[in-house]
Amino acid sequence: MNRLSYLISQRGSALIAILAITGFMVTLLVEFVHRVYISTISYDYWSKSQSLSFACKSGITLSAKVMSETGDIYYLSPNGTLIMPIEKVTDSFQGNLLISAYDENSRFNLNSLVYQNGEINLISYQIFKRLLKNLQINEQIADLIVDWIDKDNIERVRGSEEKAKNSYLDAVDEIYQIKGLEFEIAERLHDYVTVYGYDRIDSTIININSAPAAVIMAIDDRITKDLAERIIQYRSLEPLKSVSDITKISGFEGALGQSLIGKIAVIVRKIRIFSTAEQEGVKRIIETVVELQGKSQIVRYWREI
Ligand SMILES: [Ca+2]
Repeated sequence: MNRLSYLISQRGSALIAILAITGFMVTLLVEFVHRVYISTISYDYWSKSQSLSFACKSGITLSAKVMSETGDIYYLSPNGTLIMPIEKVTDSFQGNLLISAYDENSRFNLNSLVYQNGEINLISYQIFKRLLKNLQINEQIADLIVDWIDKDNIERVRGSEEKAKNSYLDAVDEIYQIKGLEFEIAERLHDYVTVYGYDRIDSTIININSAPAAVIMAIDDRITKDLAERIIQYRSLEPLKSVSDITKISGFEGALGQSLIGKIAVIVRKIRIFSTAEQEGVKRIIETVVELQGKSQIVRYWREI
């Protein structure tokens, strides 16, 4: 190797070394900038999320307070659902807040299928089978759910006791875990069922002021679609103020109306509230079930998404 090529190779190595160091530094720098950027985004996201969470909670507190101070609530709206945007829930919150709510007891109580002594409630079982029929769902689903809840391990449907809970449902979303109950069926059923009994865990009572036609028709096999529509029509003008008001509705003046008196309610007790806050593309939802007891409220369920 001559001197020239030696120098070139020396300079070359030095240059390569310099390039390598620079490259390493650039990598470090890029990583550093990236980390700072990410943590700024995370902080920003976290801080927004905290503010949204607070707005959601304020929305729940506000709506539950208003509901319990209103006195007897016959329904949240004639169709059973309340949807209400709230402006300026707190001074600092600039985003959107939406409250939606429905009466849990406008739906069929799955826990009513089994009495607290473990026996099946045949009246409730028949109501549920009629509801399934009205929703065009296989009636055998009733047996799957009975087995899931009842304490014994005697199968009503093959395999239905396998890993069954053998106890009351605590949340309606538990229907997605029931063996043999397909997801698509559970989805359809979800909007028509509750796990909160009106006065007891196994109560079959349904609030006639907010129940949909499919649920009203299920209460008694003599209630046709036309008769259910008459109830909906009546309450759209004015809610029933007492259970005996059912006998004022055409078609319910006689034995049918009388027989419904112990099976229905007209006052809202358990409300599911969704509070959705959104700001600059970030969203937060709080879902809760609140029981109104006079002027106070008891939280039965709470989930933050
Ligand atoms: Ca069982």
